[in-house]
Amino acid sequence: MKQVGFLFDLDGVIVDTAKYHYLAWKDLAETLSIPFTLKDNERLKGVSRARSLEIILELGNRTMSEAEKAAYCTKKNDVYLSYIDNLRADEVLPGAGEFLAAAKAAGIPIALGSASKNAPRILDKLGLTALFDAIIDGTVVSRAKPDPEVFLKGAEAVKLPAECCIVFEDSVAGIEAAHRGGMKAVGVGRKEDLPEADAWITGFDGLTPADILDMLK
Ligand code: B16
Ligand code: MG
Repeated sequence: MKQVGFLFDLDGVIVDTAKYHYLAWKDLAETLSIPFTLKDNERLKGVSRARSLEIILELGNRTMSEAEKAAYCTKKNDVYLSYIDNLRADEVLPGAGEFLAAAKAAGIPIALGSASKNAPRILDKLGLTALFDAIIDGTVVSRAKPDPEVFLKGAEAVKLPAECCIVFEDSVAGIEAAHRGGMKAVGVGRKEDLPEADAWITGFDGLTPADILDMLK
């Protein structure tokens, strides 16, 4: 088998933390008297914390100083972490843990490529940290997806050329980031939502690493 590396997004691929981001942003939006719905929350997926707040302020036609924004981001994160601290290992998306373990057993290098600054804490709570050879998260990346930085750093960390890496992503911006980095992208979701992906899966349940390589042939 040709040497490949797997690069995984976190939220929406390994675990559904979007619901906790939603609850924490909703709490903040209420404090600011800005209406914020589950549909609005879709716009925050894969987007950085700072940009997420800006989107919410746009929804409410509001502005605030950079210092206020920083304070509200911290406030939101404190609420978010109160949910993350109660995250259970069984909240890993179906089959994702088994798929990661099978990839590891097959000798496939694995890296995380997430916008979240809380990614290491989340992987720890899920008991998945040991399966990753590298963790590239919001603390080491300066340019958000669709910039390829997060995945290029992932490829570098697992010492593989970009063209040998396969990205697993649930967001349009993430699929674009993979392609801009010269990597193949497996869309975790529906073809109509992620039309640019090279293959699509609805989740990892019942899938093996070899199945993925077959899909991309
Ligand atoms: P944090 P991903 C992203 O994770 C989330 O999808 C996005 O909603 C969130 O704002 C972002 O992480 C930053 O998260 O506030 O924890 O640093 O999809 O890139 O794994
Ligand atoms: Mg995601």
